[in-house]
Amino acid sequence: MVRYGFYQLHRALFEEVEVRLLRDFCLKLYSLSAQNSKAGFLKAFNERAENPLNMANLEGVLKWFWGSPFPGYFQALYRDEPALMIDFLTVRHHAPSSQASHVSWHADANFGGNKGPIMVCWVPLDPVGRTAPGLDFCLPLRKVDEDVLNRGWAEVIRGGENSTIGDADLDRLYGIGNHTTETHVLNVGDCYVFDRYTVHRTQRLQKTTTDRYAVEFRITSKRVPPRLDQSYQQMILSIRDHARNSIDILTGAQLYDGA
Ligand SMILES: O=C(O)CCC(=O)C(=O)O
Ligand SMILES: [Fe+2]
Repeated sequence: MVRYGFYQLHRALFEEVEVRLLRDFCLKLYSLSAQNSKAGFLKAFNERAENPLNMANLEGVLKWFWGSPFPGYFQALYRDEPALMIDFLTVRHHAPSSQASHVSWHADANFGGNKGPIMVCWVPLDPVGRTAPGLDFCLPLRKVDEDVLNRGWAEVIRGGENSTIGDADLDRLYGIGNHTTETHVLNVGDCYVFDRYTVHRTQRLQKTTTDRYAVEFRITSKRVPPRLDQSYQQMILSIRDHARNSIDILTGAQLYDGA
């Protein structure tokens, strides 16, 4: 997997019905969420006993995910068995002409931690790049100093979930003049796949006039899931069990080794 780049997939969603399933999922999560720009699957998952209907709807998305191309990409790029991080399965909405929900430069290692692989699948459900924001990527132009970068990221990650980085940090991590910004127009059905160290932000557009929903699937290793801190004792993963041909959910103690 490239640590600082991204893959752009065209027509990864082939059917209108797949887009509709994911859009319903977004709206469902928003209806359960107090926040208006970002909503997570975890809350719905934790409240499934109180509202089994939520889960019926959301399980459809898990089933879809395991039949999608994403688990196969993870296998190919990381040479490892995929597990979907339920805790970090989120949807995001940017309303026209609002900047409030925009996210500045960061890498998803910020909240995913720096142990164990994480592959991010960023799936927009509206066209992005012209009237609604896609993603800007920050890419190194030449070889980077891995030591500087690793030290830099360790520091950023300590800053926690909401710490984003500024242009000065980009210079510090990659070297002055050693990075560039890349942005693409995506149609519905296209998406990005990238590593947790790939630096990105919400695309800066002068003006946004259309809604944009996106789903973020984050995949880790079933064998070596990230060991986060104590607060993540309950980390929940969805895995595909080939032997039983079922989709299982692992929680808690199996994943946290106290290290
Ligand atoms: O969808 C966006 O605009 C950026 C979201 C993002 O990068 C994140 O949630 O990690
Ligand atoms: Fe991100």
